[in-house]
Amino acid sequence: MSTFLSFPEDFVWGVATSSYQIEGAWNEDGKGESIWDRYSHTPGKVIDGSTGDVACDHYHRWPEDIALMKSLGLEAYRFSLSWPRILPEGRGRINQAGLDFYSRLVDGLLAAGITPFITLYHWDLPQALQDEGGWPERRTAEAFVEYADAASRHLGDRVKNWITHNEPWCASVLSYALGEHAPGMRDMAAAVRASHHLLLSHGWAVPVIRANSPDSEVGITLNFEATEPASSSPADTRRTRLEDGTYNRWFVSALFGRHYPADIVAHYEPLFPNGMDFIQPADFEAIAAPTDFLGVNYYTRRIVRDETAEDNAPQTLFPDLPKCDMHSGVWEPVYWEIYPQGLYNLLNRLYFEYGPKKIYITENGTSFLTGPDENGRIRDTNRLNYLRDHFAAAHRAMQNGVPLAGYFVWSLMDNFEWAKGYQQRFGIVWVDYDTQQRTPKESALWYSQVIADNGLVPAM
Ligand code: IFM
Repeated sequence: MSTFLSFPEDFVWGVATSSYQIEGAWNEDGKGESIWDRYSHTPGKVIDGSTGDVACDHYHRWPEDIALMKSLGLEAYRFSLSWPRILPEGRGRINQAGLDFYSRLVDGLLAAGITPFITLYHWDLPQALQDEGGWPERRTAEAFVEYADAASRHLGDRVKNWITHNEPWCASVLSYALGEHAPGMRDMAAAVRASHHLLLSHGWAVPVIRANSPDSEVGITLNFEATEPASSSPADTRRTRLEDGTYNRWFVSALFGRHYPADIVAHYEPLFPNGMDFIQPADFEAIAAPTDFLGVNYYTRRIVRDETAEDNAPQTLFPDLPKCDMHSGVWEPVYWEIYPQGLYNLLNRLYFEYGPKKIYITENGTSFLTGPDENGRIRDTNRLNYLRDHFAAAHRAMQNGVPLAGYFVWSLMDNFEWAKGYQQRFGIVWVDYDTQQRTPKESALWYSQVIADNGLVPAM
């Protein structure tokens, strides 16, 4: 018989969403245009031609969504603010209606006994700032601080958990080098500059948020992939180290006071024939501003093979794992493997190598398209199993001393999955986009029980 896995009494169970993925109301009440409005309105960018214009219509349906969260017993809700809703031009003029919307949302959450966790930047940069060059430019980092100041001044009396950025790798490399996310550029040097300014803006914003909301906790969320070599060949091993460096180490290393990793600086240097002069001496101290927690987003692993190498060994080290419906790449999909052990490994690595004071899993979840059966029930056993096995992996890491304080399932409800439009479904709640009806899936009902029991029975 399996043992019941109980979690600490103060463990926080929540769900996560982001503004562009659920709000809709893209041009209402004085909101400015974001890079995602511009990008999704450009034909050929989003796989199904869809946009976030309406999305889950959360902007109008937030009371219903809060009631839904309450009915599931959720303790915390991680959501992001839309920067151009608050500062339509990115800096300067404040749109009071935008702040008021979030103020009402926060009050509604608190009245329902749900703790708000705010993410300031989940990718919807004001288009006006992109028109000036966007994240590759240092002044975008300066504008971010102005935005962080406005948001925390207005909401900081009630919101005590702040996340500056969500997944700076995506906001830099995926957006400025791989062209898959807004603004859709393909320029690696611009992406490296963007990554630096994202981190810098985080570091500059931390003391501002603390000053506006003195007893709050502030952190940043990074996305990590478990990178593992396809074979034991030196080429695959080298390549894996490189991918781990650009994807994982670049960000976490600078944030924890170790500057950028020397091997990755050497890798990027040829992109900058005149030197990496966008990095100024005081920047590293700013980036390493002490934080209260590290937010970890984890979904899958990446098997790395160096296709170009001659000493590449054919054997594979790892058997194939089951996959979900989500994939990397828009047009040439690589499906995501389900690998709970990777979460266990990652939590240990992060804690024992970098020593964050505490960790939240700010996103973990999976996309399966399972829809309603003839009785209207959504039997997403695949998602339930995914969550169960990842919760158990997190629990095991906690037994080693990893200070995991909470877990946010991605996502509360099906939503706009960026360049994949509405063709992915990460929600524990089903959204019928024609009627905007929300229906909790079996995984949501199961999760609700996990929260009530503050623990779970793992798989046999
Ligand atoms: O939907 C995204 C989210 O916006 C950021 N993290 C990964 C999720 C699933 O792809």
